[in-house]
Amino acid sequence: AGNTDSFDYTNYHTLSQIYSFQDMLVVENPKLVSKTVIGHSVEGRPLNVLKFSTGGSNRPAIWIDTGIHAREWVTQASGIVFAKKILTEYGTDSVLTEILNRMDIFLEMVVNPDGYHFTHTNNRMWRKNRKQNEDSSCVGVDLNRNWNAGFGGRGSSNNPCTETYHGTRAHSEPEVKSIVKFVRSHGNIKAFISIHSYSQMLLYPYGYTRNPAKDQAELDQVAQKAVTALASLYGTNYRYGSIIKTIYQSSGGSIDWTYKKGIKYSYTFELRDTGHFGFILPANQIVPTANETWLALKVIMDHTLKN
Ligand code: ING
Ligand code: ZN
Repeated sequence: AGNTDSFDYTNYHTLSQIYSFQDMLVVENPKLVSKTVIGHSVEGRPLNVLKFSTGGSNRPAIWIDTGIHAREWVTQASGIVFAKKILTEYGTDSVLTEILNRMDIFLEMVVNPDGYHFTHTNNRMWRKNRKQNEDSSCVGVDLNRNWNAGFGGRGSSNNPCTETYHGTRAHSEPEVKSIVKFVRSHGNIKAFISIHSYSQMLLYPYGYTRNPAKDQAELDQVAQKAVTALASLYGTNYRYGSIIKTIYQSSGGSIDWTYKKGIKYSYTFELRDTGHFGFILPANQIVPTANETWLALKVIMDHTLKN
């Protein structure tokens, strides 16, 4: 209950608290933000996307998602901070104001709500969704191996009992299919940014092949600018580069698919830290992590606007 000014940004929240936060934000700022339900999870939970817009119709847009992996709690928590920041910075921060005057921002804070709920109730280290796999007693599909880009290749698994199980076919999972349908029907998304933790990296395609993306030089330059902005706040050091060369080979990932669909500015962040706390990042690092990441996001969004 309450309002988004008194919301506790310095702690982790349950799924229902995050859903209430989204509704409060919409009630408080109906001219700037609205909520769309793009689909439902395996267990029937709504897949909520916040749309930040100052008008127009089908403006060029930025997509940001957090929480595709359940246990990466600092990402969903950062999504909350980003949402609040967009509203406080519109009209006060010149870069964000310019962006929102000409583009829309879509934010899906909890791509994997069933998994996120499960990390609160059963297993803090759960990663996948909660699909009951056929012919297996093991649960879950890795939602970042389920996309139609090198689907089923190296860096994913056909074993339902592993953390990187790719599912029965590309886009088999409703949490993925809903985004695929949204991206296709929107048709004007210019940047697609998917946020994970941890490792402190800013990654661009590809993950499934060592062939460089055709825009590699530009993606690399923008990444360099973005990590420099990020480090300017607290000195947090990020590495950057293609997924396969910087972190590991990985097939069926979201940004490989969006890049192949023509969304040039497709990026993945791996937020704090580098492994000391890993997925169990202390809550007092939520706001600093979100603040520094926001500076990098604005560099990418600003570049997208101007190109
Ligand atoms: N890392 C990502 C993963 O899904 C990644 C790395 C990013 C793979 C983008 C493919 C595409 O394995 C985490 N921490 O989940
Ligand atoms: Zn992840």
